[in-house]
Amino acid sequence: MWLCPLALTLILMAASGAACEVKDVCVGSPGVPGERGEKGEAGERGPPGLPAHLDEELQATLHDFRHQILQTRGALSLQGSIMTVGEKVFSSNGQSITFDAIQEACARAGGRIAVPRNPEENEAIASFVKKYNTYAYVGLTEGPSPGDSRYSDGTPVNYTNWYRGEPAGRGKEQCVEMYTDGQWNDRNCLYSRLTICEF
Ligand SMILES: *[C@@H]1O[C@H](CO)[C@@H](O)[C@H](O)[C@H]1NC(C)=O
Ligand SMILES: [Ca+2]
Repeated sequence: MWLCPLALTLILMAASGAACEVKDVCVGSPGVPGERGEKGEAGERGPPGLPAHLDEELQATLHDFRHQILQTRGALSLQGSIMTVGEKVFSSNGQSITFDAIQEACARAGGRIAVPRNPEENEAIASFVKKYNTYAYVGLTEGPSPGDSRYSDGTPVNYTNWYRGEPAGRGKEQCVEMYTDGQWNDRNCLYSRLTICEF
């Protein structure tokens, strides 16, 4: 067996109870680390870049992106998988679940439950309701007082399309379902309704 001389010395010292003399090498536990040094000075400013509209490489990349997005959008629209209205894209997976579950499913997909904010958006959402022939929940719920609907961020609605006589839930129907003709009814949130999200 090989023992390093230092360890051997220490063992011998311990055995004989000898005090550590100045000429011996004494080994203790390491000291605490020193303080972190100061941050260095900032480097010099680099040369200015090209304005975006003159940067050919950037423009080519943007052109590619735009082209690829339009291709994908076209293919999905052809299949009826998405409906585009202005900046919004609506889509459905054809599954019927509760209001809370729809909110979760849409959030997982990176969107929100679809909410019609004008007649065009209502029409787009209604096209999925018709396609799957299943009522859908839309993304508004009853506010503090019965019949007073709110968007999920709490702001009052600026567009409604109630079926005649609705909303009539008097506080007992806090969600809103869409009929196949695109009109709305306030309804209990626990039914299974079509999942339609907006992105
Ligand atoms: C309501 O407001 C939203 C967001 O500002 C807008 O997109 C929508 O078109 C408005 N609806 C109506 C009917 O004016
Ligand atoms: Ca109702």
